[in-house]
Amino acid sequence: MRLHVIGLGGAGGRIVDRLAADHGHERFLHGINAFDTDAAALDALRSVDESRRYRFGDAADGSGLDGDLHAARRLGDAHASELGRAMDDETPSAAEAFVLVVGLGGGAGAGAAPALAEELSRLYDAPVYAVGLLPTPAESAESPESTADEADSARGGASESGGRDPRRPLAEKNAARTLDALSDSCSAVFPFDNDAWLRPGETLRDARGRLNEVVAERVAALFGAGDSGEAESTPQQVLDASDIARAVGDDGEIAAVGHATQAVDPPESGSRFGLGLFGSDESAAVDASAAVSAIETTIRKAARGKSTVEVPDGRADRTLLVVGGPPAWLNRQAIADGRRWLADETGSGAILSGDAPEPDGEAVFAVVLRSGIDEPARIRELRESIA
Ligand SMILES: Nc1nc2c(ncn2[C@@H]2O[C@H](COP(=O)(O)OP(=O)(O)OP(=O)(O)O)[C@@H](O)[C@H]2O)c(=O)[nH]1
Ligand SMILES: [Mg+2]
Repeated sequence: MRLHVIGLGGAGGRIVDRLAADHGHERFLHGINAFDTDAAALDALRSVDESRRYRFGDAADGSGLDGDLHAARRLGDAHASELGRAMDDETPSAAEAFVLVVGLGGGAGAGAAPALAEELSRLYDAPVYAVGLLPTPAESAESPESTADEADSARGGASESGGRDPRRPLAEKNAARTLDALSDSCSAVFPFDNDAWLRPGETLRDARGRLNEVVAERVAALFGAGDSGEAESTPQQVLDASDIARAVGDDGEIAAVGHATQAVDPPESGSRFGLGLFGSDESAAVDASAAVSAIETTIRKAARGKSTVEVPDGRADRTLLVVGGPPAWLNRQAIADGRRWLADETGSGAILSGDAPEPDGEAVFAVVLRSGIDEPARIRELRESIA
């Protein structure tokens, strides 16, 4: 689908930069912007074109807002329509969805995201989704002698890339308030639980390259699926924007994304099976049992592997299954079986599903999107910080 992605604040900017680096030339990435009050943070981006970076809020004097959510909300309200206009030369009216990417514990991004979401909803019919990074407990820990510091000294002090995370005493409260605001202003919210993706002893700063790659990859896998543009490979049910909209609803509910891939032989590169026994039809070149096994494995891993946010008991009211890869590998029977297995696994009455054929793909992949889930533990903790 045609997606317009907007990164807000430091974290949002870095993640859209990663998306631009890894997926910048793919068709689904219809528009991309990075917005921040912090000139240096925008400057540090590498892959988002300079014309797509925009500093707003002169009142911030070119700096970040150091976690001041009140000031950031005021700036966001004052500048939302200006931000909307900064997207105009990328034909936002043609976008089929907007995704705002934002670190929920900060100032600039978290403050501006709800106002921008409202502005985009007012101007366009496409749904506005938010990808929200959840702060780690260490960021707002009472004592500066937190695990981050211990990890630091264990390595012999702060290094260029590593080192302690900036303390953000208000991160959890900011996140709770921003989650509320985004569920009012967005069609759905996709939390990403930073802490759950850290390795023992690792700080967010150490890990952010890897984490941002995961976030960018899942955004691309979900919203870029089915958009390879090869008309000749049109399968029965290519995933489209309305499938995702149906799965996540428009009430600002939380959704979780699981993803898995398995490398496979591209049929063209001649496969282990066949010298064209069945003519030039490439589907003849894939062994059915290999295809069935690849599909089954990726669906299970996408459902049971680490999700963007932990889903209590894996249960969901609505589940969307996307299976993609080279068309010859998309075994219909295996996908149907996987759908049944997933209905059982999630307790969802029916599984929505879509194909994502990638004629030049080198892997089979599955995305499992759950919506209508019980509140994840980390989100409950965050909400309790303002209860
Ligand atoms: N996954 C990920 N999370 C990040 C990254 N940087 C920061 N975060 C998280 O996002 C939150 C907000 O940080 P920033 O995005 O730097 O904040 P900001 O929007 O620039 O706000 P101010 O600088 O306070 O004006 C932090 O509390 C972290 O939890 C990153 O690169 N990747
Ligand atoms: Mg900042």
